[in-house]
Amino acid sequence: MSTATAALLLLLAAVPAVFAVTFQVGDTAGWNNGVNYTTWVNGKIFRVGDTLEFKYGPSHSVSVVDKPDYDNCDGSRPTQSFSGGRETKIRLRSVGTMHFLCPTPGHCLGGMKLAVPILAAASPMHSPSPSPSPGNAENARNTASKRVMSYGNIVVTMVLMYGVMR
Ligand SMILES: *[C@@H]1O[C@H](CO)[C@@H](O)[C@H](O)[C@H]1NC(C)=O
Ligand SMILES: [Cu+2]
Repeated sequence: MSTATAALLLLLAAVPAVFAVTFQVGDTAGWNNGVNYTTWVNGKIFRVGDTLEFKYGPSHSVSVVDKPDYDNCDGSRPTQSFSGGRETKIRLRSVGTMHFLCPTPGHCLGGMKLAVPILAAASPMHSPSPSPSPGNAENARNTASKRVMSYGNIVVTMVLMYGVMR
């Protein structure tokens, strides 16, 4: 395989990673009581291919629910649920809004509910220029820096792979 071919293959393999972001739900507070997840979502751009990482203690769980159950804090019929773990990673797979709540009694009513609007994956050929509201400039910056970091990862990967192949 020529170096040029190898580089092209690597680039193709790396493209999906360029715009993928892992969001830690609630930032350092994690998935917990006392966090306003509506505020946390505000100003962030979520896309297909991104990942939500829930970090939580044993008193909490993560349930994926539909919108009516989200609205009513009804965790009795989740479409998916995760518990016991110290963290749960959920890949965002389709456009739309995903709804989450903590099924521990009282926790959803206390605010442990999360609605995430998911946009289509960014096209690598048409770089996205998200325009978050000015009040959430800091969130936007965090997201932007993570996207820039994944470019860095790709460069490192390509350099390493090149070294292995030659
Ligand atoms: C969370 O913040 C939003 C505004 O970002 C507000 O409308 C809502 O009432 C807050 N929720 C709680 C439980 O305080
Ligand atoms: Cu909880």
